[in-house]
Amino acid sequence: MKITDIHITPIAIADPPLLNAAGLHAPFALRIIVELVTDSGLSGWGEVPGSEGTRQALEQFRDHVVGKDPFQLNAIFAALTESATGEARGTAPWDQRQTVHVQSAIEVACYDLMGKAIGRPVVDLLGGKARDRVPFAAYLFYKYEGAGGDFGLGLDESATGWPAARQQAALDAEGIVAQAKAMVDHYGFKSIKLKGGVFEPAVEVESMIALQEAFGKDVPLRLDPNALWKVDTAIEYGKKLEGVLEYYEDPVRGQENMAAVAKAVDIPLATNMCTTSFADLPGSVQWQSEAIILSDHHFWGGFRASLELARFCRTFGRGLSMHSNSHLGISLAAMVHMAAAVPNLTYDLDTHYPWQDGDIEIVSNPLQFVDGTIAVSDAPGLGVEIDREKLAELHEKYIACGLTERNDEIEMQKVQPGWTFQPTRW
Ligand code: GKR
Ligand code: MG
Repeated sequence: MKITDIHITPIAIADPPLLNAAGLHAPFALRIIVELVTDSGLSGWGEVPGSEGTRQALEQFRDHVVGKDPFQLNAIFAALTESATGEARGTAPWDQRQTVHVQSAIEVACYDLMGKAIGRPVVDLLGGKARDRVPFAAYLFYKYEGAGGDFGLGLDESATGWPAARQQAALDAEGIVAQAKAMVDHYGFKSIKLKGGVFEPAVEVESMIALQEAFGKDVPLRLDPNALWKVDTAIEYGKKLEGVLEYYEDPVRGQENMAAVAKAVDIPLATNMCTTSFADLPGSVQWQSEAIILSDHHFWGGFRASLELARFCRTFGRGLSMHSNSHLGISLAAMVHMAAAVPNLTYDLDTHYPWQDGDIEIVSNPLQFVDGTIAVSDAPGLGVEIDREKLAELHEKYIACGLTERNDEIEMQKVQPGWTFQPTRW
């Protein structure tokens, strides 16, 4: 089997006005969909966060992919090593490196092809199922009213339940508890995460305490200020969150600062910001910067790298879960296969999917949440079927929206003129 072509399609997907440490989500999020076509008539699919830089990097990688056998991953990636690029993840909550995203998009699409070629699900190529269902957590956001503007989710006055809550504002503890109840009722999630770094720490701590009062002590809770707090602040408020949080996600920036908070506060620390690459692992061991690593095949460079990370976690006593960004069903399917294959997955996974779930999906057989979990597909490859018309429609939206990079600061300035992102705010 040989790869004969690669199609790289940037798309824009409807996204509600969610607040975070970097500002505000635009009415659409950007993704790139990669299709590898083979001489045997198969298509393999990958999905990664969208940016013009990543699109160009994928284009430049075309010649390393076309003509190759998708089973020969070492040959495909021989020219692509993270160390050769010296890229940094940046200070934003999301990872801005291109090389790892290129690797992830191509590798996932190759696994989809391998699975389709031999008639086995991707999970079987990663060692087989360690679990039949993968558990996810509710992912809450402070947000303004709205649900993705004119780009797909619109405002539906007749909506009820979660579709109604998805468009409502949530700007305080009461709003967050209402959002949590609607999301948990709809999807059955058993753990809850709040995206912090938006308001003064005291406000966010109040939301977490309100969530515990509403859901009880048995529902695991997490708060993620995306590294915006100073060490002293994180310790002061961390102490108020002892007995409330299951884990404290990236309260501060950098491994050394995380280690200082970890020593002072009796809550496990988790990260998708300070330990995000293999080059960071020696520092993780030296500093003991976190107890839990939130893996992500999009920025660790694919499935094989994620399995290597899982081995590190097992060896060095780290818990393991998964991070997410706004995404569609190809990424969700990849996350489910990946998570199903990792024996030491110790926490319910993040997913932004409820914020996108609905009529914007390019997968015509989307995965369904039951009791907060998704069943691992037995269909060949990733098990997703792509609706090509929808894909073309979302590409048109990408062109129409004119955005080529995620920039939450510019979006925030539209509602709060003069607002600027500060890597450390409180
Ligand atoms: O979607 O606004 C967001 C999040 O802040 C996201 O970009 C982060 O990468 O979810 C992420 C996280 O856990 O840090
Ligand atoms: Mg995080």
